[in-house]
Parts: sequence; structure tokens; C-alpha cells
Amino acid sequence: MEENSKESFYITTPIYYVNDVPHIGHAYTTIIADAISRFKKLADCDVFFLTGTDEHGQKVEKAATEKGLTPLELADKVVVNFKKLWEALHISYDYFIRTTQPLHEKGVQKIFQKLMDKGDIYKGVYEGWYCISDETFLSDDVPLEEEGCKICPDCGKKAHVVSEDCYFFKLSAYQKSLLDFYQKNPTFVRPQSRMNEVVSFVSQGLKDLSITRTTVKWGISLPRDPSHTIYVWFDALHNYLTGIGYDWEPKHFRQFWPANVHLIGKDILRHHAVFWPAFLMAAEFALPKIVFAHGWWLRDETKMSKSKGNVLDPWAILETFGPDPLRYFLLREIPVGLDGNFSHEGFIHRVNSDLANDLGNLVQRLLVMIHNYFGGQINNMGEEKDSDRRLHLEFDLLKEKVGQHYEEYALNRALEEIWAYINSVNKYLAENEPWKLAKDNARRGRLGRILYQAACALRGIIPLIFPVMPESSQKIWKFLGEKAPLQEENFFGLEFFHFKSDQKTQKPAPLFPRVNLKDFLKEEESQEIIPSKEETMDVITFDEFKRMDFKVGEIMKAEQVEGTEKLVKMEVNIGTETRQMVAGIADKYSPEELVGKKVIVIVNLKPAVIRGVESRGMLLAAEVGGQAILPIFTEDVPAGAKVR
Ligand code: ME8
Repeated sequence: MEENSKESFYITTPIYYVNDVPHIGHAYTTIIADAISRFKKLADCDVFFLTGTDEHGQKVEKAATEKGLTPLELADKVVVNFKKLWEALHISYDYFIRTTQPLHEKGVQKIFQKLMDKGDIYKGVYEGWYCISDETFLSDDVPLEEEGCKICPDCGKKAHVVSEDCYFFKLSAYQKSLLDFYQKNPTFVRPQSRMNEVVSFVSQGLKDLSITRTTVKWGISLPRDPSHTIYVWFDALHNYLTGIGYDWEPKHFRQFWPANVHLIGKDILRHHAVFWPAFLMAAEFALPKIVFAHGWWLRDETKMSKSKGNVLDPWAILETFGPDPLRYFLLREIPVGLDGNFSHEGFIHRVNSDLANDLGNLVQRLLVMIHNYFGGQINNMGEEKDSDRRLHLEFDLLKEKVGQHYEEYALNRALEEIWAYINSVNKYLAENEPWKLAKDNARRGRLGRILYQAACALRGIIPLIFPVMPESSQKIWKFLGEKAPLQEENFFGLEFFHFKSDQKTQKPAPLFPRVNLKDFLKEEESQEIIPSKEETMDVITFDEFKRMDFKVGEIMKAEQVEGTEKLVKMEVNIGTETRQMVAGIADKYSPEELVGKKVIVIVNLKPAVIRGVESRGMLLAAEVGGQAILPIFTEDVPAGAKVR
């Protein structure tokens, strides 16, 4: 019975809407899932980690129309953005599901039909208020505002009245079964406060749920009544089944269902903790073990979201710092259930103090000493004193505590414990002053012992931080002279004296850049916040408009800015002079094709420094599916001509 003797573990993220670019909020959920999944793999589980995109519904249909694309064309573009971001963040998902895949659509149709046949779905007429932005029906208790409209309590946008034939799911019939289930499984929803919210909501009574639309064309159609499409949430939630093989790979499906944990943001708690278990009960599937609702990342104390237009672009941070500092910061800064306010000051402070100072310095000075004093090779030498044993004892306790925190999704606690230990190792070195012992040949044995104990400690730390910082831990692993892949370590089997006597360490390369806040903010200025549609629609006076100097600019030279994915540096002739400008367009245009193009530039914009390169003016561009598209003149217009 060798096959599948390991414990299976199935973890999911929400599948994200494809109406816009991915941001830090999406990255947060996906990073948590990745860290847990990496930990579970080290703890010897057979893990399946599913993420993907939610591609149907009115919101995606509307966004596509606004961008002049079909919904599938929009989805195809945005999926690339998500996948690129996950790659850059080292997200090691096992499958990426798209709800437009036939394997998903067929599965959803099959389950829908099953519920029809059982009598859990019936036909009726829906009349009520619907919020397109959140793809959600408003409850009756949302009050009418002055103009006779209802405002969505979640996103603050105007809702619309819909009245149409539809199919209903008998949610009301599941109230008792749901309450019984919550009672028997009091930790089904985490954290506890969210469980209480859910119980209180369901206790007040449930109304049947409209689960088809006739006015929305972009969705999975009902095979026996094709004028209806399936409500996007009914469609989307079932990705958790179809993504692991429901109706197409039954053995795999049986191995991983029910999910161990659905990780979500608290905005979609009701969908996951009320509707989803009710759908599953109706279709006679086992229920997931945990729905973990994390908090929100806020910006200026407001939830970061596409509809509010205050989102932070992770690329700006990734280009300067790489993936690990962002992963570390998001997981270290707040407990998974609470909200956090994202500030650059906070981010840079953490990176400089915890990563560059504490961990970075430990790696640097320890390995440089081993290299300088012992040519990279130390062994278990000299007498072991009580003070040396401290690191060993602390490590054994640490491993257990960190393992337990990871098991409970207390990622910030796990990192706090690891960092306390890192500081303890730094203190051990500071107290024993190996650099002084190195001057006395008679104390070489003692010097070797101290460096050996510290090397064992560092080696032990690396698998513990691997789930959160896969890239840096793999680098340190190599510096330590480890030959076998880090992924093959067994978390709970880690031992302190793993460091072998024939192991040859390397001189380390710097791991974490130390970045000055002012420089970073200067570079960020013109890029970081993706402006909201509302902001860009603010009214300005004609005088204000007249102050903006738009001109035709001819691109004379263009080259990609080194070390960036998107930035192009250009020499642009604006008639009176040639100026240097920088724009984020390299994902759409090659430098060669830009040369000779005539574009629109604003020439009296305050100069900005972007990634260390000065930009004196800005090219105008349309933002489509996350890419910048330049308006290029096809008529023969002279450089410098005024644009009004
Ligand atoms: O709701 N802070 O997709 P979505 C933290 N398609 N997390 C955030 C966040 C923030 N400011 N903003 C977004 C949908 N998130 C549906 C899901 S699942 C069957 C269908 C994260 O693109 C968080 O996980 O609006 C939240 O639940 C999710 O993105 C919403 O993503």
C-alpha cells in the first residue's frame, strides 16, 4: 500500500475576477496559500493547491465592453497578468482553473441538473436590487436612498432593479442543516469572530437564492433552458470541485475532496460559509473542513479594491525588492484574520531591520568567518559548553512551536518566533566574539565550536522560513553547502546537528537590498497608485485644462531600462528640444518599433525620477487590460505641434 500513504491536503484561494489587474490584496491571499502549501509539503503531506480566475458574469461582460474586447479576449489577457504575477511571487500552485474551461462548465451544468432533478431548484420570478460591481443581490434591509435607489453596502455603488424569470435554489430549506453543521463543527469558519457572524446571519432566516439570469449572456447556459445563464457565484464556487477533477478525473477528485481549507477575504464569507455548504449538502458532497477568512489590506484606512481605485501595484515593489521581502512583510505584519494598513514606511522599515539587519547580517558574517578562518569547512570540534547547548535546546522548542503556528495559520507568530531565534544566534556570536578568538591560534578549537553551533542553528532556520521566503532560503541553503534540494527536508524531522563535517560553505552574496525610503518613494511617485476611474473623471475648469501643455512628440531613440520589465527610456523630440522620457510600455512595444513614432506628450509636467532615470514629460496612453496603448499619429504631423 505504498500508493498515497501520505496524508492529502487540499488548499484553495478564491478565483479572482478578470475585470482588472491583480493587486496586493489578491497577492496576499495567494501568498498565504502558498506558504501553507509549502509548509504542508515539508511536513510530508500530499498537497494540492488550487487557484484561478472567475471569468463569467455581468461585471466581466461590462469591463470587456468598455475596453472594446469580447469577455473571453479580456479574460485571456488578464489571466496572463495573474500568471506572470504568481510566477514573480514564486507561487507554486498545482493547478490554475479558469471558469471558461469546458471541464468546469460541464461540471457546473451537471451539478445544476442534479439539483433540479432533486427538487432543490425551481423556476420563478426574481424582483429586486442587484449590485453589478459585487455580482450580488442586495438584501431587503438595505434602505432606499434619496433618489429612490439602493446603494450597495459593500462597495458603495448604485444598485439596479432587476425583474426577470429565473431559477431559485431552495436555500431556506437548508437553514436547520447549516445551523446543525456549525454546531457540530464550531471551527468550520475561522477566526472565531467570523463564525459567530455566520451563525447569527443564518439564525435570522434564509431566503431562496436566485441562481440564473436571462439578461446576462456571458455565463454558463442551462442545457435544457438556454435562455438562462447560471449566476456567477453558483458557477464560481464549483471551481473547487471541478479544479481537482470532478467529472473528469474521479480518482484525483476522491483523493482531495473535501478541501482542508478555503482561504478567502472576509468580503466573500457569506458566499463560502453559507451558500457553498448549502449547495454541497444539496448535491450530497462532503463539506470543506475550514473556511478561513483573512482581513483586508487597507490603504489610508480604506479597503484596497479595484472598484475604489486605491490599489497598490505589486510590480513596483517586486522590481526593486524581489518576491521575498513582500511575502515576508505581508505575512509578518498582521495576524491572518485582521486588517492591516499598507505603508511604504512600514514595509521598508521591516525589510531593513528584519531581513537586511537580522537575517542578512547573520548569514553574511557567519559564512564570511567560516570562509576566512576555516576555508569554508568546519566540523564538530572543541568542547561543547553549556552556553553552546542553548542554541540546540532553543532550536528543538522552536521547531515545534513554529510547526504548530503554521498548522494554525498563525503565520505572523511563526515568523516572530523564528526571528527571536535569529536574534538569539546573533547574540550568541556577539557574546562569544569569534573574531577575537581568531587572533589566538591556541583557541582555534573553541572558535570552530562557536561557528559550528551557529552554522547548525542557521541550517535549522532555513527550512522553517522556506514556506514564506522560498527564494532567499534556497540561496542560503546553497551558501551553506547543502547538496540535496531544500524541498526534500522533513519539517518535523529536522535535527540540530544536521550540519556535516565535510560540508563546504560558500562565501555569500548579499541577500536583501537596503533601500532608503526617500529614494524608493521618489521612484514610486509616478507609478504606484493605479488611478480610479472616478478620480480620472473629476471635473476641471477650462483654465486648468489650458495650463496643460500637450504636444506631438517624435520618438528619436528608445531602449529598455535595465533591470525592469516594463520601462522604456526614450529621447523625444518636442519641436523646441529633445527630452528624455520614461514610460511603462515595454510589455506592449519593443524599443525598435517605437523609434520614429509620433505620439502625444504632456510637456509641462513636473519631472520625475523613475527607477533612477529622469523623465521630463509623459506620454499619453490608453490603459487596456493592464497594458498601455499609445495613440500614434498616422497623419504627417510635425513634432512640437500643439494638441488641444
Ligand atoms: O470575489 N485585502 O473575486 P475578486 C486583502 N471572483 N485581500 C483582498 C483585498 C484586500 N484589499 N482585495 C481583494 C471574487 N482581496 C470572486 C471570488 S471564489 C469562488 C470567487 C482578495 O477578484 C481576497 O481574497 O473580487 C478577496 O476575497 C478576493 O481577493 C476577492 O477577489
